[in-house]
Amino acid sequence: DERYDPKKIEGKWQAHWDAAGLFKVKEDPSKEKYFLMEMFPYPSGKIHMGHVRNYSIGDVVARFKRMQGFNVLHPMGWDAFGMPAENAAIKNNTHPAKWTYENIAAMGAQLKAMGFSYDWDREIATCKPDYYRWEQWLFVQMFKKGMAYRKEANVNWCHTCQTVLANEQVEQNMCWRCGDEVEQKKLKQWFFRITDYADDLLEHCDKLPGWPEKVVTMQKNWIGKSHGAEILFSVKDSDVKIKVFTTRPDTLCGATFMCLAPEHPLVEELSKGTAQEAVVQEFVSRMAKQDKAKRTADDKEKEGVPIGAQCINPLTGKTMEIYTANFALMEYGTGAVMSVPTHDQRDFEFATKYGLEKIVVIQPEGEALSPETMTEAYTDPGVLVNSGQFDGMKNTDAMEAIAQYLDENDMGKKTVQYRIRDWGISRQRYWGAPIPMIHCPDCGIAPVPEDQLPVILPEDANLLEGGKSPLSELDSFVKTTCPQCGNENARRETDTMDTFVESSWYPERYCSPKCDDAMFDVDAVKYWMPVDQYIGGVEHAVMHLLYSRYFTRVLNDFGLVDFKEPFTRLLTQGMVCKETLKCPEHGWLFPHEVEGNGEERTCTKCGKIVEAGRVEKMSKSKLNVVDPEELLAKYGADTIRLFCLFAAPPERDLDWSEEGVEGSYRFLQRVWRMFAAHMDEVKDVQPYEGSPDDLDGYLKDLYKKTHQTIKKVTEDIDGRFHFNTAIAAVMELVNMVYGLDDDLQDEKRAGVLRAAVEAVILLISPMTPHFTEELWSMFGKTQCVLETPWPAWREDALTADEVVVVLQVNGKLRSKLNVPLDTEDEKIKEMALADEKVRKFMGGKPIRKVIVVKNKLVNVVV
Ligand code: ANZ
Ligand code: ZN
Repeated sequence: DERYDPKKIEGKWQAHWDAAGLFKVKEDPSKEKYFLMEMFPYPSGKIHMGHVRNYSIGDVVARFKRMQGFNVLHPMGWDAFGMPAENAAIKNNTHPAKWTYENIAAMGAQLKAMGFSYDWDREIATCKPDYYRWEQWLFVQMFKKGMAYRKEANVNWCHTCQTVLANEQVEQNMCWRCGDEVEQKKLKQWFFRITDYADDLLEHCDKLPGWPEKVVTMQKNWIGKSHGAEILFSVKDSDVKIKVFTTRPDTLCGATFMCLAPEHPLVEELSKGTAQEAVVQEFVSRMAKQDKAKRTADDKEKEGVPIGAQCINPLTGKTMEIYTANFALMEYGTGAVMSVPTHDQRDFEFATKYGLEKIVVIQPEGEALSPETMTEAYTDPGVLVNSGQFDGMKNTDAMEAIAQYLDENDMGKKTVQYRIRDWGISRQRYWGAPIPMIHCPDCGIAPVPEDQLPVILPEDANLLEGGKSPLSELDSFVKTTCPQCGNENARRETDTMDTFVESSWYPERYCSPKCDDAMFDVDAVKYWMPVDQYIGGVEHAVMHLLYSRYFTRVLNDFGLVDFKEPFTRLLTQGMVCKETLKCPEHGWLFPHEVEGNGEERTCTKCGKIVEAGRVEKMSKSKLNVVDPEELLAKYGADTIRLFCLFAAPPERDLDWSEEGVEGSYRFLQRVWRMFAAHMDEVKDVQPYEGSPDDLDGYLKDLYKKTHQTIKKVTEDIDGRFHFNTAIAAVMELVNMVYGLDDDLQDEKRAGVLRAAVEAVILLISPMTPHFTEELWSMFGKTQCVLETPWPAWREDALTADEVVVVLQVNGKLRSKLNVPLDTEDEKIKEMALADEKVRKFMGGKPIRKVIVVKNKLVNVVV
């Protein structure tokens, strides 16, 4: 017959599915719903292997659940705002909108060519006004409730690019785009009060059993709840008080100096007019230029300067010098640290460097620590010393006791601190959703009235050299009238929203993507949400996944949804990796720039030996990429899908190999040939559906294997996502069909064969949908595989085979037993001796010996 040719098959079936509207779904209360989502892509230009893997995994689950009878919602869309569009637009002298929509068209076509079962009627692009309009609407509601607010904050500022940079966009204190030094600048920014939900988000971390443990842990650490106390220290000769946050109030008597963050307002205030003023100024401006994460890293050398003022330890009354130090962060606690050099390692290093006093206040039981001989801080539990009335107390008890004492004397109180900060969502960027606010010279800030939404991002704006947002200079956008007092000199807010805002509510939007009188149709969301299974990269473990959980809570507070957790189950797939190749002369090489094998590989440009590169995540910078487009042209979609699923379990990294792809292709050809070889025989036959007991020999084994495979594949896919072992099981079944002897004559042969072949098709159909549709239709089936119920297995076909064992007494046949194949000798001996007829013929005489011939006979000699 004809050979397997994906080019003849794939386009045809995609068109067929499309024409039949097979992937379109609507709410249907009579069916159980299943909402499956993969993280939507940024429309960067082309899909990469990471997308292909992510979406292949999702598509298997979608098709599988569909065949199981669920009403499956499987949507796709575009995370379409963001900085790369602006950069590309500047570089190519085009417009971000044009660039974005062209990419969406190109990538959409690629996804369709992969045969993914998306309901394209639900496609969304977050850069469209009909999408961000509702985000603006929610912003206004949040503003009215105080959930969105504006405050001055320190931000990374690139002077050349005239914009705030996210922390991820600052590399070694340089702007990632222009390479200029980044400054810290105070700017008024918009924030979402995510900290109000810190406790709730944290508590529910333990109620996400369908999430990977590591993601839950990352979220907990990001929220970072610490129990401790706030303590007030009086500044000497002044009314000023410094508030510190400490997790160790038990060490208070050991606090010998104070450290303020360089950005702490008291640093400037207290140093002013002292001999330290100039030194402090120099230190503060030097710190402002440093990356905060690096400045406060554990292994960074501690440094600081005295600010020319002192404070008083509230318990001991001793004078403490006040410093400003690099390891103190303004963003955490109160920005002030009471330094206890004996029990905190950073303080220890600082005090040792500057020769500051160390007093031990916690001692391990039965041991005496001395500050002179300590080489590092003692951070374990112990008993209090040098702490007046608290001496002798266990330090864990003293935490409570000292906090209480401070509280009673108005010197402090117990508190809880979170590491998580309010979410700064202002971006001084053009390609984003405008923040719907108006600044009025008379009455301050007012939200854009709801009937004037959306505030449309003007697409006629010309991007400015250097990337400064053109919005603030676009009069047609900025100039407006105050909705509160009518002042005609009001100005629109020109900041746009962080793109993570768009991705925080897109599952809800998928439920009713065309809804034009609300964010979403509440009933549609009630039916579909929460998402049953979400699949995407682990790089989103905190930001996106935490913001989505937060946003769901906001929607819940507004009564728009009746749940708090958007994603019931989460699967984080591993990376797609490939060997890197590097020439000592020419740097990274593409595979086609390398000749030869193994140790002998050389660079085609210079002939030098190529270094055996590490296997790393595919990235354009290292040239270790493969383009799905090329693979598609060479092998077709089904082979690529099969390879991605077979090469590794989803959570693991996948090492790309050309041989692996070849192997997947060969397997499909093998199935094709198997089918062709038996087509005539099984075409007009009903699959055998009877009991395995009515079959013999190889046919019985094949029938059992068929059912065992159905069970294995079903369980491997369902909830476990072990696609690789599922595929391996189908391969075994295929081998068994190949093992069927052409000469075997049996009236049930064709039916059993048909059952096996049908199972092969149905079981791999979620992985290789075009291929299987084609085979299915060759059977004369008019219904698509996707519309066919998932096969069920027969319990009675799972058990091992039984054999008949003859029972003899003194060599004479007396009885028979049905026993499982290969039953052990001891066991079968027992059964024989318990047999009524055997006992009767033994007549109570003593046993001389028992002979067992496996699977055949037992002879009892008396
Ligand atoms: C005194 C002390 C003694 C501390 C001791 C620790 C050990 P976690 O656990 O991460 O919440 N700290 C407080 N605010 C800070 C800031 N803005 N920048 C840098 N460090 C700050 O950390 C809490 C501890 O970090 C606090 O407890 C404080 O040092 C320090 F034996 O206070 B501790
Ligand atoms: Zn006004």
